[in-house]
Amino acid sequence: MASWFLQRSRIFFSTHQHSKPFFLLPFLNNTSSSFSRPRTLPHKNSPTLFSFSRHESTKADAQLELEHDFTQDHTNQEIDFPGGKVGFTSEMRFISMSASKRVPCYRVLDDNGELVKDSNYVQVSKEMGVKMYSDMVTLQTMDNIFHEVQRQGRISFYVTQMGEEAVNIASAAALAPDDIILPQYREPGVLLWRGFTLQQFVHQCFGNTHDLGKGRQMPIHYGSNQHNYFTISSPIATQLPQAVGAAYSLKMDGKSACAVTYCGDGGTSEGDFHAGMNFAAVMDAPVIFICRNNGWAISTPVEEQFRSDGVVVKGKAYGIWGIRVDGNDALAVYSAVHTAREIAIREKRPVLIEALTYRVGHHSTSDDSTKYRAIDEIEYWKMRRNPVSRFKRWVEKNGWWSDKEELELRSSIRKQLLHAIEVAEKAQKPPLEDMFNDVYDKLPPNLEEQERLLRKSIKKHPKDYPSDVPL
Ligand SMILES: Cc1ncc(C[n+]2csc(CCOP(=O)(O)OP(=O)(O)O)c2C)c(N)n1
Repeated sequence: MASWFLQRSRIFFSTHQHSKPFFLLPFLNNTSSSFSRPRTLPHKNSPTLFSFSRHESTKADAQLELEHDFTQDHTNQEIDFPGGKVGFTSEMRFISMSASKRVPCYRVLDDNGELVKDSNYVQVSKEMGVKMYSDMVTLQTMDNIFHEVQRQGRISFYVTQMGEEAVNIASAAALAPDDIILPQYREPGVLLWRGFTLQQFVHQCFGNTHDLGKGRQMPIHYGSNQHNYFTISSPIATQLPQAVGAAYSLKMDGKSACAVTYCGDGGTSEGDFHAGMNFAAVMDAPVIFICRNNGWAISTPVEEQFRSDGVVVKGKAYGIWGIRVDGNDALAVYSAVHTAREIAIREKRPVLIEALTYRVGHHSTSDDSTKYRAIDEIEYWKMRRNPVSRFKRWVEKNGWWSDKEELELRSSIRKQLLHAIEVAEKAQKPPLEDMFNDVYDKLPPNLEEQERLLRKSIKKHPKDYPSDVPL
């Protein structure tokens, strides 16, 4: 038993000794802002292990510590509890539910696209900067056109990324093609960055025979083996523990790559978020969790989602490195993800990134967000805090971009998309049998029965079924 205790303590200390990688110090040095109260002398009726003196004040406010550095409290006495040595304190003090100051948000570009003085960031080349900006514009254009196409009834559903273009594109830019992506659903920019064509996006939304998913999914549920991008599944946060498994397999195979998974602030309330984070920490899995904290989970505002200081602080509870970043600052997102990738791969550890941003569009085409939030709020984020125009200003200041290039790009993307839509609309729908195949080598009797019943029902009520699906 004693040797088990010792072993656990060693594990505890070896994982904590190296908890500040040298390359992170400039980013993370300012996190220990806690003040320490003058320490009270031990009471003469000092508490024993499981009791305290009845004469001590037990008033709740005296025991609620606003912000306290418990590492300063060690007496000489330390005990090997399971998990490592713990010092004792004679004061009964509850850990505060929040720090007096919120975790600061890392940014590099101000709202005008100017570099913030003394900012610490990873430089991007002209080629990279121009591709980042072009892909943000492409995503914006795609969203505008698809949204209209859905409104015209030509596709059944769509979600836009408006306001979150920087998180999409800059995070993708900081990764390598071998990194495995497990998205939520508001991250098609990552797939765009990796070379999924506009035609492929359109085919998926039209669910035609060229769609890689063979029309089995709702629009926007993209996926591509070729691009290491797992197919989106609608149940929120299921991708998070799966990403840890993928990351662990990369580690086992000795690959120099990580898994990267995305979720929204709403996703953090799912059990899968917590299971995934803990699983990642204890398995030392090279996975980056990117939470797009965009203020809303459909109609639920973040104020009703959690009482913690957002999402980043949850990483600490699980023993995971974390950073809060301005999700509307492409350069900050790029730098944070780039550095997180180094930690994940070199140190074989998970990292949590909370990207503060705002969902400018409706949740989806099934939503009208003006029913639950002020139009002024939306306009403010759309105009004043727009991530695309902010990055554009920086790219222009570098002399990398002109009005002529802007016009040409926007018109070319629009033309390409309209053409892709024409092509996709004319393409055949996948045959009915594709609803049942590809899961089992040989169709099991229950699915055979379902197919038989479906065909019977189509024959009986042909008007209730789409006429363009080959039977
Ligand atoms: C397990 C589960 N519960 C509920 C839903 C319904 N649902 C779809 S999207 C959504 C909101 C998610 O919000 P968030 O994670 O913040 O992402 P955002 O849409 O803001 O990008 C909900 C509740 C779902 N798809 N899956």
